[in-house]
Amino acid sequence: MTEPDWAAWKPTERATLCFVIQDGRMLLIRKKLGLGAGKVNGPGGRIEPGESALEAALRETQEEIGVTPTGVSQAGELLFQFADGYALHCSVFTAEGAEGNLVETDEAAPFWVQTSAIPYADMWADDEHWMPWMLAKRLFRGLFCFDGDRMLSGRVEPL
Ligand code: 6U4
Repeated sequence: MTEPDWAAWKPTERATLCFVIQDGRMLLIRKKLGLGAGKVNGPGGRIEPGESALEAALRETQEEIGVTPTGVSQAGELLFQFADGYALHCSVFTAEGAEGNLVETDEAAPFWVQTSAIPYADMWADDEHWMPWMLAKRLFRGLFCFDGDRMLSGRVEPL
């Protein structure tokens, strides 16, 4: 698979990820369904027609783990080109807190980790490349090529 021309790249679908980061800890999920089932990630999912990325991030977090993120801001964006042709754009948000009761659902099991002990081995391979940017509050763009869940190439640049 050759690298796409990222300047001309168009996604098949758009999705979101939302990371609540509070008191040196981050709220993660073990995802049970969909793309990346079994992996650790942030809550998130596809943007529905008529929805903004922020609205989708809030809705998906509510649906997956029962809480509403507060103090949300943009952290960066991720462009994923898969070898089978699927192309996914992902808007990444951070939140300063969350309101409501944390629950496990059919979609996800939530848990807190120290930001110094993020379980990268259980996550998508790209995450260790851009999460340090997110934690440092440096707006980023990540460009990654995958074959299934194997990362073929990738880079992170300032947004
Ligand atoms: P809905 O709309 O509920 O079906 P969901 O099933 O959660 O959404 P899905 O399966 O389309 O979403 O997967 C999209 C999610 O997967 C997004 O939240 C981003 C995440 N994702 C996909 N590839 C990723 C990757 N390489 N690294 C990463 N997250 C990735 O950190």
